[in-house]
Amino acid sequence: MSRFSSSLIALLGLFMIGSVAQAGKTVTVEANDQMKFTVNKIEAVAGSELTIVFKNVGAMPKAAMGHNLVVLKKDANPMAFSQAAMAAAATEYIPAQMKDQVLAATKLLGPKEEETITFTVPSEPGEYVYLCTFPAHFIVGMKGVIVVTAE
Ligand SMILES: [Cu+2]
Repeated sequence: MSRFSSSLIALLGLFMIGSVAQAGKTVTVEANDQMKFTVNKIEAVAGSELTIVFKNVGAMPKAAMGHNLVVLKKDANPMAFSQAAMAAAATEYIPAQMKDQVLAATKLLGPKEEETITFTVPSEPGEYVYLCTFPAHFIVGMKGVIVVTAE
């Protein structure tokens, strides 16, 4: 084997190790006209990449039944966030004064729309709540939890 091809193989090996280490998790979450998320618990490793493919599979108009998926920081209060969100229609139900409590969020989606978000899971293990901040959707159960475990 020539020196060139063996170093090429070594490089390829390094590249493959690199892609395995970077590979994160992808989860698809659907939201529907019944005001439910199809996934309410996501397990993730601290510091890893998490991709959420979020789909509004409903048929009702966005103004009446829009959905988003907002992941909050660990110390955030989801109930307080959802209450403040009711007055934040102009910013797609993300209250400006609580924006710093958001870890990751999709836009507000209308029927048959979808959005993919990728973010780095916090390094601190624990439970991180996600919710839909459209008025009253959190109250009726549009929420879930990302359970972050240590590396
Ligand atoms: Cu919703």
